[in-house]
Amino acid sequence: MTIGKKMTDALNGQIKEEIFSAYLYFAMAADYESKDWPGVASWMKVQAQEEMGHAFKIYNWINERGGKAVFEAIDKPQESWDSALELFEGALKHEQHITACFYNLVKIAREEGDISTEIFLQWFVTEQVEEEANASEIVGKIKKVQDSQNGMYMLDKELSIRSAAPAQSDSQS
Ligand code: OFO
Repeated sequence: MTIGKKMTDALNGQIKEEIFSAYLYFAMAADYESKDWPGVASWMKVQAQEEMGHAFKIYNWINERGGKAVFEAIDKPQESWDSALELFEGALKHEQHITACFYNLVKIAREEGDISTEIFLQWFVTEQVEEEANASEIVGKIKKVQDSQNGMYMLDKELSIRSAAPAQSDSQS
C-alpha cells in the first residue's frame, strides 16, 4: 500500500529533525574539539553519524513505500556551551524532544491506519530509550566528577572509546 500524504509529510519533517540532530551534535563536537576535550568531541561525532543514519533510514522507508522525501531548511544549531554538564544536559533535552516527535509519528500512523509505518517506527521508539539513557548516564557521571580535573580527564578518555554503530542505511537494519 502506497504511503499517504499526511504520513509522508510527517516523516519528511522527521528527516529534518534527524539531520538537525546531526548538525547539533557536530556543533557540540566542534565546540569541544576547540576546547581540547577530544573524547567528548569524538563521542559527539559518532552521535552525529548515527543521526544521519536515522535520516537515511526514514528516507529509505518513504521511497520503499512509494512516497518522495522532501527536504526542509535546517535550523542553525547553538555554537558554544559553557560546560560539559550544560552540553550533555542539552543533548538529553534534545533527545527527549525527539522521543516526543516519534510518539507523535506513531499517533499519526495509527490515525492513518498505516500499520506498516507504525511497526517501522517501533525501532525508533526503542532507540530513543537508549538515546535518552546514554545522555542521562553521562550527565550523572559529570555531576559526580565535575569539580575534579582528574575525574573529567578520565571521563573524557572513557567517552573517546565509543565507536560508530553499524550504519542504518536501509529500512531493515
Ligand atoms: Fe535520531 O536519535 Fe538522537 O536525535
